[in-house]
Amino acid sequence: MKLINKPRWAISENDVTPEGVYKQRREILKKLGITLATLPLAQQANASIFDIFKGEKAPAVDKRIALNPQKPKEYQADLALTPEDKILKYNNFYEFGTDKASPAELAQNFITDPWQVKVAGLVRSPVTLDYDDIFKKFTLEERIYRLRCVEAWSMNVPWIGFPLKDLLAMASPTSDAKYVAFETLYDPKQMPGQASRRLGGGINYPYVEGLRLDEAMNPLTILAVGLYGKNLAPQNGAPVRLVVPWKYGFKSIKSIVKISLTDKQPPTTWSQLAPSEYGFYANVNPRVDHPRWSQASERFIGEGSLFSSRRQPTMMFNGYQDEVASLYKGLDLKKNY
Ligand SMILES: Nc1nc2c(c(=O)[nH]1)N[C@H]1C(S)=C(S)[C@@H](COP(=O)(O)O)O[C@H]1N2
Ligand SMILES: [Mo]
Repeated sequence: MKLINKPRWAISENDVTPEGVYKQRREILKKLGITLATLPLAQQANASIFDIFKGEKAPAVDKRIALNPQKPKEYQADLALTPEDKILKYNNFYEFGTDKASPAELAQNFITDPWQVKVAGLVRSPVTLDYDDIFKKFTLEERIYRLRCVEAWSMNVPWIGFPLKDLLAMASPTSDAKYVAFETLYDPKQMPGQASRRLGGGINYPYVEGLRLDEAMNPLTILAVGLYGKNLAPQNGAPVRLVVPWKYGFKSIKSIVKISLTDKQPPTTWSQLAPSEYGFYANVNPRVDHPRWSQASERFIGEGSLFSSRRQPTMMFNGYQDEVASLYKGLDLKKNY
């Protein structure tokens, strides 16, 4: 796999500090008696060296539990990880507000257990997974994937999950099935963005997404149930969300309750909202710009202040060309954006 032999620019001096050292550094500063509580508010708000404390600003109770995934070598990509803290606090989850900090705050009490995921439609054996089934019925793997948001920022995330094809196999799609449709929970009582058009960015909920069946069956496509060794926090799409690493992040739908096999291309939230800006395919492509900005490069979210994050070139299919290019042979990727 291409994942192991990363290009030189996939890592820079800014990013080589691994998560462990990041934690150690915080420990050292703590020992020196510099804790967030002792800092004046003005300094806390200042994007300075004290950014290192940002994660401790809203000390939410970490309710996540450790998982014990397999770690297949081919998916332990040698990439500088985005610090856990940033993956937990810089989110897109419009059901909990449109700014990046809102989901971590507003989703804290989101109830993800009990939970049910239903697989239905053009299948021989409809499946219902309960909360425990999500963690117990499949072989969980840790997979380090690049995540590229359509907004031109990116992260490297150590997901825990299982191939979507393992679940689809359980349901046994009929020969008419050509697409897979996904749906997020609809619960305006719990999701303030669903209760208010302003908070929810004008989206018609529930959030829906879709893949062609061959994309859904690709071994890279996973349902994620955790990251950084633990189950997912609500803001990352607990208890189960899709991860399609060669597509823009909005395809990776969160907090899924329904998966339907269909014979027609299903509607997708972002292409319904702005069809000229977001398509069904949404394959990461540095040569096809968004109408309002370039997709040639991206801001990688690594260590340090969000403002100092470095730009790096965006890769075709987000670096997964070897694994997925064959899916799109003969398809005009400019038209099918
Ligand atoms: N239901 C739902 N799923 C969603 C979104 C959302 O707003 N609602 N945002 C998407 C976008 S734009 C991105 S970039 C990723 C972000 O995932 P993360 O917050 O775990 O990094 O989730 C995707 N899945
Ligand atoms: Mo995104």
